[in-house]
Amino acid sequence: MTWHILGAGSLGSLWAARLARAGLPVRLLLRDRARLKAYEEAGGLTLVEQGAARRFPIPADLPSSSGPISRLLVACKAYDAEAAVQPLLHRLAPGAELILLQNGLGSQDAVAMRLPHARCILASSTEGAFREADFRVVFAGHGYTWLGDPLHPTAPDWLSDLEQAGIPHGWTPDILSRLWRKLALNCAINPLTVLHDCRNGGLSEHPAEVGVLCVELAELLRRCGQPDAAEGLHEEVLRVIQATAANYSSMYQDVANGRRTEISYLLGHACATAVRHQLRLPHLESLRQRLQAHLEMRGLPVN
Ligand code: NAD
Ligand code: KPL
Repeated sequence: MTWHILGAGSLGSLWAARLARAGLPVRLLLRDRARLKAYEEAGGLTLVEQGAARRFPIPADLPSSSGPISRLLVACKAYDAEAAVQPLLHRLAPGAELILLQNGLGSQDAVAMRLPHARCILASSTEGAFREADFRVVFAGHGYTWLGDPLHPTAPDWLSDLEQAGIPHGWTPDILSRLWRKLALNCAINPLTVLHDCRNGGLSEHPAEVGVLCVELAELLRRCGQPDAAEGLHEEVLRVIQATAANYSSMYQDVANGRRTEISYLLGHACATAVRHQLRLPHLESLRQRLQAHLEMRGLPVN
């Protein structure tokens, strides 16, 4: 069965190249005619791994083309996912499965609401990739991808494709707990790196600020039924700050490069969930307001 990949950016290309390298059928779905033409001129996707580049001439077409889709990897940013899936709805075969690679929470529900008859599998990934140029992606950090379906605990049989492609992964019956935990880590670290203009390690100079955010985030996780995701959160945040001390967080890099952030699906989602649960989290709310003011000052979207 063909792997259709929607979004040939960093993670989408990383998945597409490895699946194609393993001899599995892959097809890219590109945004519009201009991008399809640019892709054809590039002669395929290039993956750079450990300094070595290899090109994969994976076939590509447009979402508006015909032909049924049974398996779709949605690899857009969270803020693009719902709109990107829309033109494909008429192509989804009965029983189609989608794998949603978006970070944070909120976009997955928005996509699933449009697709009551398809299976939506959620993913949470710590792999790292970035675009060196159009259709040229660097595999920057080994990691792991958790997959799961909050509605059906049974693992799909295509996990063997991921095995064959060398994509490190695991199936979990509790993917929401993983996504909430990563969201909390991202909320405790990423906005502060933007506001203090520092690498992750720079946050060791702001222990009180990090600590109080972890207390509020843990309270939120417990209130919304994710006690496991709250367990040891502060300790893990401190560990991640140490382990990634030399790195700039993904949000820091987005802001530094003038790119839209995924704030609405991270800190924004956390604050909106707190409001829904009538939970007052003043430090988290103040962080959201400071981050939004910062984005506005830089001329970037605040959502
Ligand atoms: P990216 O911006 O590199 O790629 C997204 C791609 O989607 C772009 O090529 C864009 O043109 C395409 N796209 C947007 N709208 C589209 C549409 N309507 N039709 C077709 N294509 C469309 O983003 P990314 O870094 O690969 O991130 C994707 C998701 O994965 C994000 O939620 C991100 O947080 C998460 N993530 C990324 C990494 C990483 O290392 N890059 C790691 C973990 C998680
Ligand atoms: O995931 C991250 C990011 O930069 O987005 C880490 C390094 C864990 C910081 O939150």
